[in-house]
Formats: sequence, structure tokens, C-alpha cells
Amino acid sequence: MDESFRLFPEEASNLARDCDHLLYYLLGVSVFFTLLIFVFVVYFALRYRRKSDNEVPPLVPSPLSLEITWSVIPFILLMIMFFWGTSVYVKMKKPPADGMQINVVGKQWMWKVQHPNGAREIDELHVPIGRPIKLMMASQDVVHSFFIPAFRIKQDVIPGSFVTQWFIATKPGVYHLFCSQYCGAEHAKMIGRVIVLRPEQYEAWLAGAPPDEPPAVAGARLFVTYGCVACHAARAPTMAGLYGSRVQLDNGRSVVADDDYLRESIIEPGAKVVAGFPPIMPSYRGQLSEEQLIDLVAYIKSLGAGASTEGGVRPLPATQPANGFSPDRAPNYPPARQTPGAEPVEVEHGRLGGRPDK
Ligand code: HEC
Ligand SMILES: [Cu+2]
Repeated sequence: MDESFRLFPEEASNLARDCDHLLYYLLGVSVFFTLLIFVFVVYFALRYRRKSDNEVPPLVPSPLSLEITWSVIPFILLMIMFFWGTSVYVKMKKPPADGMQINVVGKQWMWKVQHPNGAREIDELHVPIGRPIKLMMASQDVVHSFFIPAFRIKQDVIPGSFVTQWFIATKPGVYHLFCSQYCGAEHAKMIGRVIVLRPEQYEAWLAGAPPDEPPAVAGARLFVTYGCVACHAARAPTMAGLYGSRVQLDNGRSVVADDDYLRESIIEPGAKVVAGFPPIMPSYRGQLSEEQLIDLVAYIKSLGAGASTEGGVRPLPATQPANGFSPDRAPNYPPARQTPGAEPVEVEHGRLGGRPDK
């Protein structure tokens, strides 16, 4: 097709074709019925127009078979839309477990991206083809929306929670990245590029990017500088094995410790209090940037997942070693690469060191 004119963006992800086929169906049904109705409107207007001033039309009872037909057929067509749409939606919203996690933080007016080894980029996203990529996204300020038309993904990024999106890029190339929610004066400049590479090209790109700390290593450091370790080594629950486990709360309920639970535990510790512990943890609202929250969560994740995601209850604190914190767990992660001669990237040291005042 002529590159300068296309009705649809390229199909460059595993989700694109499903999304397009559904759209063709919706378009097909809409166009068919629009034309059908239009044609009949014109035809009936001519055929049954009033021919003389005192003409009284005969009363025509509508046949039952016709009533049933025009109820049942649209019903079936709409149910196909519903079930097909749901299945595509569910597929789009359920990342496979083996995905490679890339962190994305939206802020006025840029997309900040961090790769698993720590490499960062702004308004650009390099990804390898053929590998499930899970984006863990957060907003530092207002609602943004992460939109890659060629992948058919568009996900609102809402302040105050993590959102995820996944895809497998299928076609090397350079694609548009937009923010598709009006987010302030320079919203229109919140655009970028997605660069889809072959796996070996991606590795080469990573190797050439300025080195930086992987999120879990940065998180381990934050755990110390923000004083978390002071409590969580003794008076508070251990972080080891927490991720993915089922946490017993003091109100008798239980929750699975996923990304959002960890986030909430740090920002609003009072919302869900772990059974058997006093609610003494201070809130870190406003003290940690989204990136630091992602780092802390990555660190807690690196301390090991719970025995089982469903129903796996961690043993009560008394039966655990008091010290859940072990800084030497973090280096399990690939250490930040040191490219000889390259300047290490600034890791926002300005924000560190602020201990909670409570
Ligand atoms: C003043 C002591 C104290 C400090 C400082 C503290 N916490 Fe806590 N934290 C607690 C206590 C006590 C609990 C259990 C009661 C609750 O849920 O509020 C807890 C619960 C948690 C939980 C939920 C744990 C679970 O088992 O479900 C997480 C996650 C957590 N803290 C992370 C952090 C992080 C990250 C920091 C540092 C940024 C931190 N805490 C700082 C005392 C503290
Ligand atoms: Cu935006």
C-alpha cells in the first residue's frame, strides 16, 4: 500500500490484528445497516408518498415473522460483538507471566522509561520483537494516556495507582508514541517514538545505553535511606516472601500482596493494616516519586515471591526470622553495567536522604 496514505496504522503487535478484525466487523455491521435503513427510507418515501390530499392509508398489521426476524438477527449480531469484544479485551488486559517488565512514568510532559537492567530513556521506547513486554506504568501528576497506534494499545495512566499494559512487538520499525489525554499546556509535545528491534539489536542497544542501577538495587538503597529498614528489620513484618503471598489483615480479611497492595501500604499504611502489628507506619505520601515507589516495589519483589499466589498465607511474624531485610539479596539482580568511560547517569540523588519526620 502507498505509505503516504493509509486508513489504518501498521499492525505491529500481537494485539493489532485481533483489534482490527473486531473493528472491521463493527464497521461492516454499521455500514450494512446504515445503508439498509437509508435505502428503505428513500424507497418508502417514494413508494408510499401521499398521492392525493384526501388519501387515507390502509391499516397494515405487521407480520409476526418480520417482527421476530428484525429482533433476532440484530440480537445475534450484537451478542457476537459483545463476546468477541470481551475476549479481545481480556486478552489485551492479561499480561503473560513471563513478560519482561519495563517501567514507564508519565509526567508533564514526558514519558520516562526504565528497562530491567536500569537503562533509562525519555520519550523513546526500545523493545525487542517476539518477546512479551509488560509495561508497569504510573503518573507523577495528572492523567496521561499511553498510546501506540501501531500496537493498538492505549492505556490511561492514572495518578495514585500502577497500571499495566502488555504487548508483543511483531515488526521491526519506528512507530509513534502519543499521550492521548489532554494533560496541560504542552500536552501536544508529549510524543515520542517506539523503536522495535530484533533481539540482538536490542541487546546491543542496551549495552550501549548509559548504565544505571536496576530498579531493585535502587529500591534496596531507598529501603535504607528512607528508614524502612529500621522498622522492617524488627518491629514490622518482613518483606521476604511477601510479594504474591496472601496477607492477613487486622479486619479479618486478607489480600494478595500485588504491586498495588505494596504501593498502597507505603502511601497509605492505614488503609490495610497487617494482622498482629500496630498501625505505626508513617505515610510516605508526597515523599517518594513514582519512580522511587516502583523501585521499592521491585526491591520487595526481588526478596522472593510468596509460596503460592492463591491462598498461600505467610507464617505469622513470630515464627519468622526477625530480620526480613538483607541488603545482599538485591545484588541477585544483574548489577548495573559499567561502560568504561561513560558517565554514570544521575539517579536523582537530590531526592534521597529525606527521612520521614514522623
Ligand atoms: C515506624 C515503623 C515503620 C517504618 C519507618 C516503615 N514501616 Fe512499613 N510497616 C510498619 C508496620 C508496623 C507495618 C504493619 C502494619 C501495617 O500494615 O500498617 C508495616 C507494613 C508495611 C507493608 C505491608 C507489609 C505486609 O506484610 O503486608 C509494606 C509493604 C511496608 N510496610 C513497606 C514499607 C516501606 C517501603 C517503608 C519505607 C519507605 C516502610 N514500610 C517504613 C512499620 C514501618
Ligand atoms: Cu500527557
